[in-house]
Amino acid sequence: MRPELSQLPTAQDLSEQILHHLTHTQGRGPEFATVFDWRLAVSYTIRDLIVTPWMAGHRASRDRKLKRVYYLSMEFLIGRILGDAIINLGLDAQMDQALATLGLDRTEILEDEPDAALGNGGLGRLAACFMESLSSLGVPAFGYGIRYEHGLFRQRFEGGQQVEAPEDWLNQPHPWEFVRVDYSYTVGFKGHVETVDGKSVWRPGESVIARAYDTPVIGWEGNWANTLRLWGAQPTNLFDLHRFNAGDYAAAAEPEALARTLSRVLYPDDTTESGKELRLKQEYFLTSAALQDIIRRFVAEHGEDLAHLPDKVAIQLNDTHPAIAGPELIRILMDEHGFGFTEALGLARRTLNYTNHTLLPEALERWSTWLMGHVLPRHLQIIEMIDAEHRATTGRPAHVSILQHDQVLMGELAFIMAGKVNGVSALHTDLVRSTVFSDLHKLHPDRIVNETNGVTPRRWLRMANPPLAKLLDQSIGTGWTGDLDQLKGLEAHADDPAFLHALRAAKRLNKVALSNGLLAGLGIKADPDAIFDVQVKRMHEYKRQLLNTLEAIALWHRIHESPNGDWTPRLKIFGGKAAPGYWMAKSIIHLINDVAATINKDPVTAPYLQIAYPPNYNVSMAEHLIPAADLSEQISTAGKEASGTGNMKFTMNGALTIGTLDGANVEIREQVGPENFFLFGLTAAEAAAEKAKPGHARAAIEKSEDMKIALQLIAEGRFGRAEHYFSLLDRTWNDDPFLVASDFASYFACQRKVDAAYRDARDWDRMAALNIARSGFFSSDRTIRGYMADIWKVEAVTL
Ligand code: 26M
Repeated sequence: MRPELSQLPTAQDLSEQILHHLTHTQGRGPEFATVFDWRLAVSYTIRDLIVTPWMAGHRASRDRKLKRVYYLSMEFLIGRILGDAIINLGLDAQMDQALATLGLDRTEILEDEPDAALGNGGLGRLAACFMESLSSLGVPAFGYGIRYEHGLFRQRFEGGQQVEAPEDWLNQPHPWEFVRVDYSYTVGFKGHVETVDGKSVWRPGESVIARAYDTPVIGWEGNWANTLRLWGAQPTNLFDLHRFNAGDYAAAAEPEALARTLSRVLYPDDTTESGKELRLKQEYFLTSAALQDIIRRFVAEHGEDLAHLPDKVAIQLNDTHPAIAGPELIRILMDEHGFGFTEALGLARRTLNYTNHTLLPEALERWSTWLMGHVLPRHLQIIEMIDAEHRATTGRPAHVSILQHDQVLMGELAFIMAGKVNGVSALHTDLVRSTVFSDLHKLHPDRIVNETNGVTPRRWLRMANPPLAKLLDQSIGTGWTGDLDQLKGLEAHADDPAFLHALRAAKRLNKVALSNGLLAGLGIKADPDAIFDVQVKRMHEYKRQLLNTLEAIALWHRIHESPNGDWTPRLKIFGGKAAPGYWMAKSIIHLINDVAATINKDPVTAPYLQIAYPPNYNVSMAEHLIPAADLSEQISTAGKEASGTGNMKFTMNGALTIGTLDGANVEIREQVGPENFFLFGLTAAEAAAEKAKPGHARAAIEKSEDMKIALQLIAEGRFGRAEHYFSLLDRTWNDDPFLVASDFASYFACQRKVDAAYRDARDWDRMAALNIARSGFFSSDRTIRGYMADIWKVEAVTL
C-alpha cells in the first residue's frame, strides 16, 4: 500500500487543479475549452503528482550512491500515458468523480491523447513494460532512446492494400516531457583519427547536438518514478549566415535540416534493412549521448576514477541496435581517460549486457566495414582491436570473427563485449546457445542466460480490462496488481459457477464494447456470442497470418458445403502493419482484406464466419482488442518467434491460446497446463527437419484437401484478381519457407477442437479462469527481478 495514502488528492482537489491548469497553463476558460485543452489540464494535474516522487527518487539515488540500470533502446513503444499514470497513482475513482463534476467524458479525454508509437512491435513494447516495472519495483533506472518526431507510420487500406502515411504525434504540445536544455552533448561523425603523443585522437568531420527530453515513468502505487530520457538532434550551428546574407535562404537552413534528420523518423522495419547510413548514425547518436550522460553522472556522484564504473552502472543493450556502445565505451576510457586497452575492455565488459531478440538470419545486424570506417573511423579501429584480443585470448580460429566478408557482425560484437547475453524465453535461449552463438557459447559457457519476457499487469490488465480487474478485486483482493502471483488464488474459484458466470459476463462486456465501438465503425455487425478469434502483431511470414487466412477460407468452403451444419460462430480479427518494403507481408494484408470483403457479404456463411481487419493497429487498439478476445492466435513456425509478449497479455485477460511450441508459448502451456491450451504443429526440431525435405510444401498440400481447396479458390480469383496472388501462391506451393502447408492440417483440426470446446461454456470458462490464475509468471516484475539478480546485480530501493 502507498504509505502516504492520506495525502492522495480528493476528487475535489483534482477538479480544482484541473480548472487551475486549464486557466493558468492552457490559458482557456471552461466555456471555451476544447477536449484537447481539458486533456492537457488533466495531464498537468496528474503530472504534478508524479513530480514529487520522481525528484525524491533522484535525490535518494544520488545521496545513497546507488547503482543504476541504464536501458539503451532504439525503441520505446509506450502508447498513451495519462490513463496509465492515473491507475498507477491509484486515482481512478477520484478522477472519474472529478471529471463527472466538470461534465467531462473520461473516455473522450483519455482517447484524445496520441499514441507515442516510438517503436515497431515487441522489442519496443518490451522496453516500455520494463520501464514501468523498474519504477514499480523501485529500481533506480534510466531508459535512453531517441525522441523521434515521427513514430511508426499510420496505416490505412486502399482497395485492401496497405498505404502508409507519416505519423505526427509531436504536432501538438506534449505535456509529459521536460526539455533539459542544460543536458546537451555533442555527437561526432566521420572525420579521421590522428596520433598525438602516441595516443589516438578522433577528429570528427561532422557533429550534432543531442538534447535531453525527460519523461517520468511512474510505478505502481506512485512511490517511485524513473526517467525515460529521449534524445532530440539539434544542429551545432543554426544556419549558414554567409549563405543567408547572399540570399540563398533554402541553402542557409540546410545544416539545421540535416542535423534534425537524425531524430526525424523511426525506421519502420522490424528486421534489418540493408545497412543505411542514417540508421547507423541514429544508433551512434543514441549510444554516444547516453554514454556521455552516464559518465557525467558517474563522475558527479563518484569522482573521476572510472575504474569503479561497473560497481555503479549496469547497461542493458536492447538487441544489437546500440551495440556500438562497446567500442564507444572503450574509446572514451582509452582516448579520453587514459586507460590501457585491456583494462578498458575489461571495464566495458563488466558494465555492458546484451539481449538478443531474434534468430532470423536476415534480422541480424551487419554493417559494411567501409560504412563503419567512414562514419565511425575510430570505432572501426577499436572493433579490430577487440576482435584481435578475443581471438588471441580464446584461440578462436581466424575464420570466425567479428569481421567477416568485409562486414562488422553486430551480434558477435555485442556478445564479445557483454558480461551477460540473454535470450527472451527458455526455448529461444536454448536456440541462442545451440545455433547463432554456438561457437561463442562454447568459448564462454556461463555468459548466456535466460530471462523470459513479461508484460506489465497494470496497463495490460488493470487499465485495459476494468470488468475483469473488478472481478479479480472482488474475488481475491487487490494485491494481484503489484504481485501477479496472487492470481493463483483464483484456482479456488475455477469450479464455482457464480464466479465463472461473472467471468463470462466480464468478457462479454468487453466484446460488446468492441462490437459497438471499433467493429461497428468498420461496418461489421459482430455477434458477441461468437468466438472472438484474434491475431494481432506485426505482419511477417514467420508469424503465419497466411495460415490463419487459409483456415478461414477452408472453413468458409466447408460451411458452404453443409450450410445447415452445427457451426460455431466465429469472428476472426486481424491487426498489424507490414514494413513498407516487405512485399510478401503486404500481399498477405491484401489477401486478408480481399477474403474479408468476400466472406463478410456472403449471406450463407454470415451467421458463422466474419473477418475484421481494423487498420492502424497500435498499443491503444491492443488495449481494446486483447480484453475482448476468446482465442489468442500464436501460430508462428516453431523456432522463429523469440518469445512473443502479446501471447502473455491474452492469457492474463482470459483468452485461450491456439499455438505452436514456439517462444514463450512453451512456458505459457507449461504454466496453464496442457489441457488448457490448444497445441498444434511441428516442434522446432521437426520444423527444421521438415524444411530440409525437398518438395515439403507440395507434399503437404497434396495431403490436405482443405488446404488445396483454399489455394484453389484464391487462384480462381474468388477473392479479387488472381494475378495479385500469383507470387504468394507460387511461394506457398514451391518454397513455403515457414511451413504453412506442413502445419495446415494440424491447425485446421485444432481449430475444430476449439469450436467444440467453445460450445461447452462451463468448461471453456473454467479453462479461461485457469489461464488467468496461472498467468502470474508473465508479469514483467518477475522478468525484471530476474535481470536484477542474474545480470545487473542491483537492488531495489527500500523507502
Ligand atoms: C534493425 C535495423 C534497422 C531497422 C530496424 C531494425 C529492427 C527494429 C526492431 C530490428 C528488429 C526489431 O525488433 C525485433 C523484435 O521486435 N523482436 C521481438 O522482440 C520481442 C521482445 O523480446 C519478442 O517477444 C518477439 O518474439 C521478437 O520477435
